[in-house]
Amino acid sequence: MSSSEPSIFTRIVHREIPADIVFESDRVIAFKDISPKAPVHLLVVPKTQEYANVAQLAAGDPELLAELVAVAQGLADQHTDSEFRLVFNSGAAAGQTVFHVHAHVLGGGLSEGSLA
Ligand code: DGP
Repeated sequence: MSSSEPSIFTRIVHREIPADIVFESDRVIAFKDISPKAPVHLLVVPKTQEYANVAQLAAGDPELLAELVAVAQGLADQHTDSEFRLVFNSGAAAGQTVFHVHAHVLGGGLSEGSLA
Protein backbone atom coordinates (compact mmCIF):
# COMPACT_ATOMS: atom_id res chain seq x y z
CA MET A 1 0.00 0.00 0.00
CA SER A 2 1.28 3.45 -0.83
CA SER A 3 1.32 5.71 2.22
CA SER A 4 -0.82 8.23 0.30
CA GLU A 5 -3.70 5.77 0.06
CA PRO A 6 -6.00 5.46 3.05
CA SER A 7 -5.57 2.20 4.92
CA ILE A 8 -8.59 -0.02 5.51
CA PHE A 9 -8.61 1.25 9.10
CA THR A 10 -8.58 4.90 7.99
CA ARG A 11 -11.58 4.07 5.83
CA ILE A 12 -13.31 2.67 8.93
CA VAL A 13 -12.46 5.89 10.84
CA HIS A 14 -14.11 7.87 8.04
CA ARG A 15 -17.14 5.52 7.98
CA GLU A 16 -16.39 4.62 4.36
CA ILE A 17 -16.66 0.94 5.23
CA PRO A 18 -18.70 -0.52 8.08
CA ALA A 19 -17.28 -1.90 11.30
CA ASP A 20 -18.62 -2.88 14.69
CA ILE A 21 -17.12 0.06 16.60
CA VAL A 22 -16.88 -0.45 20.37
CA PHE A 23 -14.90 2.67 21.39
CA GLU A 24 -13.89 5.99 19.93
CA SER A 25 -12.02 9.03 21.28
CA ASP A 26 -10.26 11.96 19.63
CA ARG A 27 -7.21 9.87 18.72
CA VAL A 28 -8.19 6.20 19.06
CA ILE A 29 -10.85 3.91 17.62
CA ALA A 30 -11.60 0.27 18.48
CA PHE A 31 -13.75 -2.25 16.64
CA LYS A 32 -14.33 -5.99 16.36
CA ASP A 33 -11.88 -7.90 14.19
CA ILE A 34 -13.55 -9.15 11.02
CA SER A 35 -11.85 -12.54 11.44
CA PRO A 36 -11.84 -13.25 15.19
CA LYS A 37 -9.19 -15.58 16.63
CA ALA A 38 -10.73 -15.62 20.13
CA PRO A 39 -14.20 -15.17 21.65
CA VAL A 40 -13.30 -11.51 22.16
CA HIS A 41 -11.07 -10.09 19.44
CA LEU A 42 -10.92 -6.31 19.19
CA LEU A 43 -8.56 -4.01 17.28
CA VAL A 44 -7.40 -0.78 18.93
CA VAL A 45 -6.15 1.68 16.34
CA PRO A 46 -4.82 5.24 16.30
CA LYS A 47 -6.94 7.36 14.00
CA THR A 48 -3.82 8.56 12.19
CA GLN A 49 -2.13 6.09 9.85
CA GLU A 50 1.19 7.89 10.25
CA TYR A 51 2.73 4.92 12.08
CA ALA A 52 3.00 1.55 10.34
CA ASN A 53 3.99 -0.48 13.40
CA VAL A 54 4.34 -0.31 17.16
CA ALA A 55 8.05 0.60 17.14
CA GLN A 56 7.34 3.60 14.92
CA LEU A 57 4.48 4.62 17.20
CA ALA A 58 6.63 4.23 20.33
CA ALA A 59 9.35 6.40 18.79
CA GLY A 60 7.01 9.01 17.33
CA ASP A 61 4.25 9.37 19.90
CA PRO A 62 4.76 7.37 23.11
CA GLU A 63 1.74 9.05 24.73
CA LEU A 64 -0.50 7.73 21.97
CA LEU A 65 0.93 4.23 22.52
CA ALA A 66 0.16 4.56 26.23
CA GLU A 67 -3.39 5.64 25.35
CA LEU A 68 -3.78 2.60 23.10
CA VAL A 69 -2.75 0.30 25.96
CA ALA A 70 -5.11 2.05 28.39
CA VAL A 71 -7.99 1.71 25.92
CA ALA A 72 -7.13 -1.98 25.50
CA GLN A 73 -7.35 -2.52 29.27
CA GLY A 74 -10.64 -0.63 29.45
CA LEU A 75 -12.11 -2.76 26.69
CA ALA A 76 -10.85 -5.93 28.34
CA ASP A 77 -12.54 -4.83 31.57
CA GLN A 78 -15.80 -4.36 29.66
CA HIS A 79 -15.73 -7.34 27.33
CA THR A 80 -13.77 -10.04 29.20
CA ASP A 81 -12.74 -11.03 32.70
CA SER A 82 -10.05 -8.26 32.44
CA GLU A 83 -7.33 -10.73 31.48
CA PHE A 84 -6.31 -10.51 27.88
CA ARG A 85 -3.54 -10.89 25.32
CA LEU A 86 -2.25 -7.75 23.60
CA VAL A 87 -0.61 -8.44 20.21
CA PHE A 88 1.13 -6.08 17.81
CA ASN A 89 2.21 -7.88 14.66
CA SER A 90 5.21 -6.06 13.21
CA GLY A 91 6.14 -6.85 9.63
CA ALA A 92 4.72 -9.11 6.95
CA ALA A 93 6.84 -12.07 8.05
CA ALA A 94 5.21 -11.77 11.49
CA GLY A 95 1.74 -11.85 9.99
CA GLN A 96 1.06 -8.12 9.72
CA THR A 97 -1.33 -7.44 6.86
CA VAL A 98 -2.50 -3.90 7.61
CA PHE A 99 0.38 -1.43 7.87
CA HIS A 100 -1.46 1.04 10.07
CA VAL A 101 -0.43 0.23 13.63
CA HIS A 102 -3.07 -1.63 15.65
CA ALA A 103 -3.26 -3.67 18.82
CA HIS A 104 -5.14 -6.96 18.88
CA VAL A 105 -7.03 -7.45 22.17
CA LEU A 106 -7.75 -11.15 22.59
CA GLY A 107 -9.72 -12.60 25.46
CA GLY A 108 -12.76 -14.39 26.70
CA GLY A 109 -11.30 -17.89 26.73
CA LEU A 110 -7.90 -18.14 25.12
CA SER A 111 -6.32 -21.27 23.76
CA GLU A 112 -2.77 -21.86 22.57
CA GLY A 113 -3.97 -21.37 18.99
CA SER A 114 -5.53 -17.99 19.56
CA LEU A 115 -2.61 -15.78 18.58
CA ALA A 116 -3.87 -13.20 16.07
P1 DGP B 1 -2.59 -7.89 11.24
O1 DGP B 1 -2.46 -9.27 10.67
O2 DGP B 1 -1.90 -7.76 12.58
O3 DGP B 1 -2.18 -6.81 10.28
O4 DGP B 1 -4.14 -7.72 11.57
C1 DGP B 1 -5.06 -7.16 10.71
C2 DGP B 1 -6.42 -7.55 11.23
O5 DGP B 1 -7.38 -6.70 10.63
C3 DGP B 1 -6.84 -8.98 10.88
O6 DGP B 1 -6.99 -9.72 12.10
C4 DGP B 1 -8.16 -8.84 10.16
C5 DGP B 1 -8.56 -7.41 10.44
N1 DGP B 1 -9.25 -6.77 9.34
C6 DGP B 1 -8.82 -6.64 8.07
N2 DGP B 1 -9.72 -5.96 7.33
C7 DGP B 1 -10.73 -5.64 8.17
C8 DGP B 1 -11.96 -4.93 8.00
O7 DGP B 1 -12.31 -4.45 6.93
N3 DGP B 1 -12.76 -4.81 9.10
C9 DGP B 1 -12.39 -5.31 10.33
N4 DGP B 1 -13.26 -5.14 11.32
N5 DGP B 1 -11.25 -5.98 10.52
C10 DGP B 1 -10.43 -6.14 9.45
